[in-house]
Order: sequence, then C-alpha cells, then structure tokens
Amino acid sequence: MNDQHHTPEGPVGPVDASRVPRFAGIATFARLPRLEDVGRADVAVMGVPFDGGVSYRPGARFAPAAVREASRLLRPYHPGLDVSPFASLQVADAGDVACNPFDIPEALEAVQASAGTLLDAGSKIVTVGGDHTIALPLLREMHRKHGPVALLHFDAHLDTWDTYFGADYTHGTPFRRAFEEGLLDTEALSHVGIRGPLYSKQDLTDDARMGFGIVTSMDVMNQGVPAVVQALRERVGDRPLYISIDIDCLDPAHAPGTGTPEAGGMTSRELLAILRGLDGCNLISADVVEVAPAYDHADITAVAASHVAYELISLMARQGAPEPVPAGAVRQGAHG
Ligand SMILES: [Mn+2]
Repeated sequence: MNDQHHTPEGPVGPVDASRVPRFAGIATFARLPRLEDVGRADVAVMGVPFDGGVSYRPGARFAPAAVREASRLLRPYHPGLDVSPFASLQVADAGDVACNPFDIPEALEAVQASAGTLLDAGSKIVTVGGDHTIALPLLREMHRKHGPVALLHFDAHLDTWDTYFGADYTHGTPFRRAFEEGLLDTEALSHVGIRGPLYSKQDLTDDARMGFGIVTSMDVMNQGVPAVVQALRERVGDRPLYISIDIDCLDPAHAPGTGTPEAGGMTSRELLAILRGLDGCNLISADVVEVAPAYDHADITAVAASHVAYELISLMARQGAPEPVPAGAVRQGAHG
C-alpha cells in the first residue's frame, strides 16, 4: 500500500455521489476512505473531540462528527484553484483521537502521539478540533519534524494569554506556550481576524513581544483581501507554514456555533479568499478548531469549517501533488 499515489490505479477517492446519495452511508470527511482502508495517506484528516480547555461555552468535542456530516456535500473539483485534491493526493479520514476528557495534559499527549504517528508515516495533517488547546501538541510535532515553524493563526482572539485560574494549558494560551517552548519562527507569525475587547493593553504588548503581527478584521475590511494576502505572504515567505484556524475568526453570522463569539468578524468568503491567496506557500499541516455544534444553526458553522478544511487540503494538493493522475484512474471509495 506504500506510495499508493504512484500506482497506476491512483488514489482512492470519495464515494461516487452518482451511485450512492450524499446523504447515505456512514460519514467520513468528504466521504473519503478511512485511513485503515487505504493504508497510507498524503493528507490525513484527524478528528480531536476534546473541549476540556475552554473558558466559556463547551461543546467543541462534538465538532469532528458535525464537520464530517457537513462535509458530505463537498465535491471533488476545486475550480478556484483548478485542482482535484482527492485525485492528486491520497486523502483519508484518520478517525478521532481518543482524548481523556478529564485530564488536559494526558489529552494533549494523546493528540501529540497520534499526530506524530501520522507525520512519521509521511502524511500531512488537517486536524478538526476540538478546542484551541490542541494546537500546542500539534505545533510540538511540527517543530519535531520541521524545526521552528511560521504560523498564521486565524482567530478573533490572540490566544497568547498566560494562564486561566492558574491553568497553563487552555484554549486561550496555546501560542504563548508554543512561543515559550521555542516551537515558532518568531520572524513569521501573524494573527488574522483579531477583534473585540481585551483584558488590557498589556495583552497587545505581550503578544508583540512574542513576534506576532496582527491583521484585525477591520484591516481585512479596510485594506481588502489582496493587500492582506500580500502582507501575509511576505511575512511567511517559503518557510514551513502551519495554519491554525479558530472558526470564531468568522463573524457570528457566519459561524454562530462556537464557544467565544465576537461581533464584527470576517465573512466565510473573506476567509476562503485569504486562504486561496496562500497558494504556493509551504503548508505543512493545519487545523480547524472551536466549532461547537450545540450553538450552531442550520449547520452554518459546520459547513463553513468543512469548506475551510477542503480549502486547506486543496492548497496541499496544489503544492505537493505527485504526477497528476487522470480522473478516470481515481477509484471510488467503496463504503456506502
Ligand atoms: Mn482560538
């Protein structure tokens, strides 16, 4: 099964929607095969149903299941990037990390171990959280593989705070811990989508000291997507790039189902456009976190998250595709 994308048969793609209706069958991400069914993957979609690090509304533990359900409608060809990600690469659903819901450090160890196994098998990872605490063990593994990494962090919040109630590992602190642990390339860090009130001006001082640039949601409005894209591309260059996307970077109108909503955010169109503008960057892995389905309406948030994950996978396909596989060579997934 190794190097499956080099075999004449090509990758195993999603279940054929013309044979099995999209709403039928057990949900994997985008109706792709499970990792255990194909043996290896160029890109593994990994669920992390953990929300033990939240400071406000809980519920992101249910996000992987909700995003998989919402991802049924994704289709194989991405016209904006002119790529068929599931034909260029073997993409597979790696299932969920079985996190201890009562022990944060143990849960983070489990996330790190699962991520390490996938990376060592040659996969890039698109993680569907889970709350933002899980970005820390993911960044630890990125650092193990790549050294200090560039980071684009899409969020309403800085997530560089120090502690909550004395706790070091929470969804508001992962990037301060990552900075302290030397995981980040401090020349190439930026938040995108920041808005809303802070605890004090010191929050910004501390954040800048760690090397972060800030693109606020108002900057996106005032400068426009192309200027924001250009600035981000200049900041990250060709460094190994990790993208961490808190779905609350979107306005609550576009992502109501999240734990700490803030008014005045980006539209889902703006987020997708910024991501698309990163075509050609050296994207090593990514996460989409903080979807809390209990507060969602009509799957708005889960649909947005599924499209964001698809966008990330498409960027990986554009950048790392082996020899293009003819469309007819992509085998349809069998499970229905
Ligand atoms: Mn966050």
